Amino acid sequence: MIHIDRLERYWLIAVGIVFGGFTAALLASVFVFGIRLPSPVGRIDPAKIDQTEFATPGLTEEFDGNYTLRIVAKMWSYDLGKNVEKEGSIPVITVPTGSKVTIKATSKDITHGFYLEQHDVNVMMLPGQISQVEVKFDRPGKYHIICHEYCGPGHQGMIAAILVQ
Ligand SMILES: [Cu+2]
Repeated sequence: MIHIDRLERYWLIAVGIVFGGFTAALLASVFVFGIRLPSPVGRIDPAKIDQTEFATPGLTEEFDGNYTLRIVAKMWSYDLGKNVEKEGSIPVITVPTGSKVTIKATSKDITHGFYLEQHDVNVMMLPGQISQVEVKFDRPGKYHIICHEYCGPGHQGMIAAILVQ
């Protein structure tokens, strides 16, 4: 039998408890709370973006209360479609309270970010990659979309908003 010092044994037990706790939290987040990491759902040629579903970005109602919002990021703005309202230079998309929106996002040029205020949305927008995330808008309010990947001199002005009412 190997001799393990008393203090060493305590540390081994402590490490076991911490490791077990982390493993339990990880498994619970996946199987109990259904948390999934945002993953790319497709690839496109960023040079031929006009021949893809992103040729006409913006909000489309798929069926009752279910929408798809296609967003194209470029230096240094978010393209939310032609008919979008603007507040100054900030495009604002309006959705009814309670709607479920599938956001599909990509970039035309370089890496941008997509962070949605007060919602569990934080994805990267990469040229050639389609990022997808589903959001349920239960609370009325105005939520800003902010670029969180430094993308050049106009980065701080890369803002859009979703108005839920
Ligand atoms: Cu940026």
